[in-house]
Amino acid sequence: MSQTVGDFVVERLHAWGVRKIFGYPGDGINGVFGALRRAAGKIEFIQARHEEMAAFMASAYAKFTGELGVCIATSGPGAAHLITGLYDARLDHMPVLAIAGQQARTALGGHYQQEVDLPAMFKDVAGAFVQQASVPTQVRHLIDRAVRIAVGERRVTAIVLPNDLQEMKFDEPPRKHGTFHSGVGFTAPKIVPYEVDLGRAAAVLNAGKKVAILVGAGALGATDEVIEVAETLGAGVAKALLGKGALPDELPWVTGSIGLLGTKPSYEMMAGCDTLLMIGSGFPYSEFLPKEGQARGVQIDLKPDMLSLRYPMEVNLVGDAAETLRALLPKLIEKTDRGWRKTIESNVASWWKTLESRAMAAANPVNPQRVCWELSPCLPDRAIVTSDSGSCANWYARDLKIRRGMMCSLSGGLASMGAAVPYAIAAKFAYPDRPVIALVGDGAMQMNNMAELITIAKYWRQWANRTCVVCVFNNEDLNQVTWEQRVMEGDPKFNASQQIPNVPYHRFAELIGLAGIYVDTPEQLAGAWDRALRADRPVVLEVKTDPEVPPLPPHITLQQAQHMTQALLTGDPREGGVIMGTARQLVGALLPGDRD
Ligand SMILES: Cc1ncc(C[n+]2csc(CCOP(=O)(O)OP(=O)(O)O)c2C)c(N)n1
Ligand SMILES: [Mg+2]
Repeated sequence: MSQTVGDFVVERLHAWGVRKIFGYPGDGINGVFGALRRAAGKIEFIQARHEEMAAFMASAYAKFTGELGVCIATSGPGAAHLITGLYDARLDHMPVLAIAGQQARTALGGHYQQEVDLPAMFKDVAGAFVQQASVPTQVRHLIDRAVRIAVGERRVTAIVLPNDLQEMKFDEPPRKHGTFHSGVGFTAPKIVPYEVDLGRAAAVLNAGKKVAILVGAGALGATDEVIEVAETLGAGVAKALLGKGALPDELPWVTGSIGLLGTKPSYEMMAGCDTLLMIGSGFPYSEFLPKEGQARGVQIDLKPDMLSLRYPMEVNLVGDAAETLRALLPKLIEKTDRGWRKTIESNVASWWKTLESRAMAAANPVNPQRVCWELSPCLPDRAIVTSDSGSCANWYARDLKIRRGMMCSLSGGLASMGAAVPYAIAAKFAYPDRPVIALVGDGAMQMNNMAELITIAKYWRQWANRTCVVCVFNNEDLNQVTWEQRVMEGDPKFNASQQIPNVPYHRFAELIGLAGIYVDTPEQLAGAWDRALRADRPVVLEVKTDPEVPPLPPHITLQQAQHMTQALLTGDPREGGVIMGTARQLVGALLPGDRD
């Protein structure tokens, strides 16, 4: 049989190094699925329950491996389902290629079944490159460009393939006007600023007496370099959410997360520094950075468009984090006055104690902070941890102590619910020998993560390491938003929008062949983590957590506290317990100098 366009697509992706595709089938894309079958294992197809989940998997696969993530879906509804997962990749600068089917070329424009203007639909999320193929000879350069732009520019790209075209005989482009002969291959450049600019950066950093460093996802491959720079400059390092894995939390000068989900020592370091070095981060909340004019700034980022975006930097360096820091290091002068560093270290030490006492505080029935607190010492080496969006992201960000060699991620820029389990599945496919843990709220579980447990049930036997724990925080509430209603809006909890049904997640797991563990007293937690992490199969660890423990930002303002009090006094359904249970943490979170 001669090669079809579908066969060519698969072969070309293979030539580009693609070995895994996440997706869901449909008649609009059957020509490519037939080719995947014919190519017999050259590219592994991983079947999600929903195309959005497949796109999250592609995004997470790119995050965990640094390689291109690929997802595939049928025409119309399948392609539309991809969108949220693709935005997740787009906002976190991940190279992802979406391949979508389309109705036959003869039907297009005919208000045909499942006919959606896919290039228009993908145009924003895959704006770097989106094309619908119209003839076989075009497909070669469409694939080559879509892959090269995705990996070269760290963007999302999309190719739309009408289903009749997928079945056609593939023709190499003829040597003729209006055709071309594209090729496979891309090597990432070494990107380092000019010496003179490194010199300017060093001058700023050497002049500073109180240097604060903020790292993001761009610093994930620069652990040693960040440590050396921080040591030389006597600096502390805060970690944006996506940079959590960049530095181990055991280091006494790592202040942990920053921002709404952040820590007090990060907040204090930014409030007190005279120099800011930002590395590979698009951390969005400027109010957690120094006040304009307070600090001199140096930023390093691969993406020019991310420079001086949140704080006006004096030196804006385009560069790879590790390479740039290595080039910068010989120009840095070791700071002899370690007073600033000592202050940071003592703030960090007392903050860990605060976190411990917060985590161990009694709650009804289980304090959600304690779930993450107790996980830290149980984390196996090389673990990969994912978190969903919701209040558990606060505990993941603050309480969980990451060690060297671990990885962790979540939907950062998009902060979408529903990502933790597909992220965990992608982690398992990226590294089948590593233990994986997903932290998920019950709302996010119900939204779509529950369905992806079925994907885990389908595939877990093929993973060399069977440790895969999905920890569900069952608080029967969309808790993060409940607190936002209280604190940001001053509204009482709106039961109609916030309460969610109680579902026996651990029993659902058992029903589909996974293990289930249920915890409803705090004393059971440590043992439950231990059992879950040693189990011979994936586990759903369901913990009945208290929705009245506030995921408060470290800098909560007096006005927000007043809003909350007002909300509680004007008819919040659980007022009594909330006031008693949280007053102390609330007062402890009020920081001096922020009483607007
Ligand atoms: C797709 C999507 N829809 C809505 C939101 C807004 N949102 C953020 S957190 C949250 C509540 C999550 O509830 P749950 O998963 O139960 O976690 P909890 O906060 O209760 O721990 C909501 C609705 C979002 N981030 N993403
Ligand atoms: Mg919840």
